[in-house]
Amino acid sequence: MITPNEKILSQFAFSGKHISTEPIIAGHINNTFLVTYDKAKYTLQRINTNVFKDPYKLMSNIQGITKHIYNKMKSLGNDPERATLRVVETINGQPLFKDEDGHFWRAYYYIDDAKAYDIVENPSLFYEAGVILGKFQKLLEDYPIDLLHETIPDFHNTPKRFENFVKALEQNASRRAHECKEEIEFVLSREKYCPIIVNLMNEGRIPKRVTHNDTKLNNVLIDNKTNKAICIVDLDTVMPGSALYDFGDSIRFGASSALEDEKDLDKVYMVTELFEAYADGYLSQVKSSLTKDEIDNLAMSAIIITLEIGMRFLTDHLDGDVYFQIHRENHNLDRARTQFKLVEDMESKYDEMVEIINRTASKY
Ligand code: GN1
Ligand code: MG
Repeated sequence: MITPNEKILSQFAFSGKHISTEPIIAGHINNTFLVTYDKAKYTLQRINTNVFKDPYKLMSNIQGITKHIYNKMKSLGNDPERATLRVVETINGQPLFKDEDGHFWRAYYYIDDAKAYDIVENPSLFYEAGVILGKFQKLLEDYPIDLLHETIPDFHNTPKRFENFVKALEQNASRRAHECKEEIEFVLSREKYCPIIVNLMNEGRIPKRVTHNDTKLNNVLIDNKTNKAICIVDLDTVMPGSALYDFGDSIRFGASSALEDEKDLDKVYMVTELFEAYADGYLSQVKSSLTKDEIDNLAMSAIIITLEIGMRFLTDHLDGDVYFQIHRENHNLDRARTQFKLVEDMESKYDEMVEIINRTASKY
């Protein structure tokens, strides 16, 4: 891992005396550090430009939406500094610093006394995560969608993800395809799920909204004292998209009984109480903004995105681990397996999930 040196730190408008720089193992894409100064703490990240090809467009999205949320929260009388990430510019007033090796760095004020969970057992915490996604979508409802750049084209184009999977399978760059026949079969037999959301969007039946696109639970900060969710972080993939992918991705990760890379698949299933708690929190905020077609597809969205992410992990395993960072052998395959186990479990619980959504939606 490339750690930020003095020269990099000195480029940012950090205040006080530097005390420490510690890596934070978070996410599979960027490299993240907690940088402590005697006057404040910051999050410093090296942007993975293999994934985010245009870091300036990325930062333009982030600056736009964080300022929007900040101003709105302030006018609503909330503490805006804990309600959104805030960019720390460089000493030259830029949102990014490009180092001598061509790496891009960016910084945020660190939000202290709050935690991002990889797993929850307590439905009320997960309810809070649902509330904050609902609030996030509502706060951005009036954000001019045309200002947003598509940081990763076709990010949640599930049929395209399927095509990419088939290509990776044909190329078999890693020569691993023979070791994961069952997983490959799993994906191929579920192609029917892939076009559902994209078709609804293309037919104009569900609207394009400002969406987060990576709403997993560990991108939600929960206040240590109040146990309330305060904000959603990791804004790299905020783009025009469907609210369904955001709801579904939250369920994929947070309503799971186990971590995303659990090896013991007997431990992996969707916890119905968690699903219900999240749906309740989310719908309490957005029920009135969602269309009927959106509400009718919330349960299905969890299956679709879980299949999509599983497919992406398996694609990367077949490609030879070129996209997601891995920390052990077959890590992407383990991740793909947990996703497929969740898909199977959700399929068996689908009718109950639909019933929960209908019951919950009728409350609001
Ligand atoms: C990646 O940045 P990070 O690690 O939170 C990925 C998401 C996946 C997620 C799976 C830009 O998110 O799409 O859902 O891993 N982000 C990108 O955990 O590809
Ligand atoms: Mg991300």
